Amino acid sequence: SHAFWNTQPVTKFDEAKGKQEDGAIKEIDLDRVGKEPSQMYPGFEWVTMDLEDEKQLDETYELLTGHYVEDDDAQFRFNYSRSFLDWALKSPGWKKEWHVGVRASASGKLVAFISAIPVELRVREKLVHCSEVNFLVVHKKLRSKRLAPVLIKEITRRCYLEGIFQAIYTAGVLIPTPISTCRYFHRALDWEKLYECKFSHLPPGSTKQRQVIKYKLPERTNLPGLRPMENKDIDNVLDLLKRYLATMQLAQIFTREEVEHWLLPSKTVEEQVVWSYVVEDPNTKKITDYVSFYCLESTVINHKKHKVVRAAYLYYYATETAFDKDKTLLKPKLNALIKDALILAKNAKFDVFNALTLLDNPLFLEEQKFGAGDGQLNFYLFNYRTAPLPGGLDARNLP
Ligand code: YNC
Ligand code: MG
Repeated sequence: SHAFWNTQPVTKFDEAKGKQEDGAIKEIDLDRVGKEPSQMYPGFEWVTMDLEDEKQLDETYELLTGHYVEDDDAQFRFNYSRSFLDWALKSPGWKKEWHVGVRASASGKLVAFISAIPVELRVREKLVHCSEVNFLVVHKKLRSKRLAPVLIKEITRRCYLEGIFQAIYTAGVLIPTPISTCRYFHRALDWEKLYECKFSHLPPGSTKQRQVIKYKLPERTNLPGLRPMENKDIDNVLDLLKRYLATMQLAQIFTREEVEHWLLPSKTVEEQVVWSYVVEDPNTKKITDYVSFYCLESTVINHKKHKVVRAAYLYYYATETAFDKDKTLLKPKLNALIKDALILAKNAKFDVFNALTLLDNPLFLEEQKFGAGDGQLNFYLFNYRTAPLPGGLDARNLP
């Protein structure tokens, strides 16, 4: 099996068990990289999408909304908003050539898509110039025709042409070979709605009323000095986040421009994508903590009453407490920070708050009443060999 992936410069399943020397798997000779896209299947053609054109952003949105990732029982499907796609696909350094589509020649209809954006990663001690590949989708009627490998090879070619020879990507499916695997955890904010959508279930021996009470949150946040992040906070957030992410084995290296793009809520956007908060110490005026989440709705497939579940996904956070000599303070501080994030998300009308088992998340998941979901997220590197990174708490390089 894995007729395609076995031909690619990725770690094989059995190699991952042995000793790994960090570095590229294959040197890429630019002279041997094709200057034109490979031949597309008859009746279809390659297109470079212009996502600055509202109409083409719309087409990409419609394709993803109808055909992107579903859960195993086909009850929910990710519904990335147009604003989200605009944010995720036009980050600093983005290239139009990395927004690749396939159209049916006769109708012009968009039937497949794949994208990449540039990112700078640190994998343990080493910096790796990467692309981050995302939003791979093939129309449901064109599945299992080996179109996905053709799209992956085309985005690879376009990355190579820009001098990028490594990539990072995540997927629910298991292919050769994850560098890390995280589990999704969910914290109900509107338990009753989640129950009606069959997202949440009634635990044996409990009642609806008890579940609602279990997940009830106060209306106001608790941390003194907590407020929305503003333009003037960019440098302080960058500094705090840089130091915090330095304690992890795998992290993105952020520039100031990237912090502004990814973390500062845009004032001009139609639908808000990211929510960001800082804690400013009332005495010293220093930014001591940071927390953020983003909005990603899921379509509830074939439901009479509910169209979407509005999910907040925990995004980046950082706290000075992580650098204290006294590590016992980290757990209570993170719990306080995340509890306030839950309250803010609830007040912003989210139905559920999701988090993965990465960063220091295992320190608060249980106490903040997150439950393990059945979804897993595998992290992959393309053309880069490194020993697997343990998930969850162990992912920290504890000093
Ligand atoms: C997947 N998600 O294993 P083998 S995540 C990677 N990521 O190959 P066919 C995948 N590979 O095993 P279908 C994959 N899903 O035989 C399938 N594959 O070697 C592999 N779903 O192709 C699969 N979006 O065309 C197999 O399958 C081969 O028609 C089979 O198409 C797949 O965005 C897909 O889940 C996923 O739209 C497009 O099912 C389709 O089923 C679909 O016969 C719903 O393909 C949406 C969905 C995926 C979300 C994502 C990350 C993608 C990463 C791609 C890899 C990037 C590598 C780095 C390139 C840059 C390099 C540089 C520099
Ligand atoms: Mg196919």
